[in-house]
Amino acid sequence: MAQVHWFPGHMAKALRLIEEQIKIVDFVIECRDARAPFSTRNPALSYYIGEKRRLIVLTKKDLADPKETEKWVSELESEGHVVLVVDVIHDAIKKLMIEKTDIVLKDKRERDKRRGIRPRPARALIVGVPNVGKSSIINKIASRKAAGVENRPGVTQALKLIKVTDELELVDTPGVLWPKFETEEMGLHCALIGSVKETGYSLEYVTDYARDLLVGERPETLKDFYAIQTCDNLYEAIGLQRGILLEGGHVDVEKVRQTFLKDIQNGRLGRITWDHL
Ligand SMILES: Nc1nc2c(ncn2[C@@H]2O[C@H](COP(=O)(O)OP(=O)(O)O)[C@@H](O)[C@H]2O)c(=O)[nH]1
Ligand SMILES: [Mg+2]
Repeated sequence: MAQVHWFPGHMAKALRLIEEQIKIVDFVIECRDARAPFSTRNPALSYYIGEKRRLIVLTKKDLADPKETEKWVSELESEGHVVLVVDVIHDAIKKLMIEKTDIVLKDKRERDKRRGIRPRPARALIVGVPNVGKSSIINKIASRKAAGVENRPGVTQALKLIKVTDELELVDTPGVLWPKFETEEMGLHCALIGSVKETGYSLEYVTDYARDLLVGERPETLKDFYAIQTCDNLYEAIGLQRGILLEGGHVDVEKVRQTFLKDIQNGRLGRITWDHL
């Protein structure tokens, strides 16, 4: 039984907006979480992008397993994508983004030049599922100096452009995609990285899935982090160690699960990539 739900109604509306936003840009910057590069994509995007180029940005590299990230980059590049891997908070996003833009648009710029088309700033739209860092990227790139948010004639309020450099403009509102859970695992992975609202899945189901995996693969990490002797009866052990108890002294398993999930989402149990190639 699928325990993670998604909402076609919301997505349909979001995708209609993206359709409008994409019309005015030269390329799309698709953000995916490096911990789940497959589960945080939406295949409908390809349809809306059409012939336009795309830059895939894998965000939150600081939370993902570096070896797995390397594999993902090779895979995506072998499919012909231009890929950028970042820690949005700490990396020099603006510089990296401009370098990659040059690569993404190289052919187009050369073609324009041959045809005598006067160069104008490239326009890009940032898209991605919730929580992958879209707004963080926009806020960081739109430095105070460059934050001359313009309103172009014929462009609606939702489609303001931010000038990044003389060569690059960004649509100021990101396009929101909804993840498409083609398998149950994809839904679970989105829950484990915090891309699905808490009401969208059962806490029990998600945490048990993660517990089984982590107890199997990283028992020492769990023991060290929670200062427990054994991973048998994990929730019980965490609850007793942390004093997460109900009145009467029993462990509050629900609360332990919440703590466990937050620890996973925030990377406190190490750098974990959920989607494997
Ligand atoms: N550790 C880490 N956190 C990030 C990174 N990028 C964004 N975040 C955090 O992820 C959360 C969601 O980011 P936000 O920009 O609101 O995502 P959006 O929903 O796609 O717009 C925020 O708490 C950010 O601080 C990153 O590369 N590494
Ligand atoms: Mg946002």
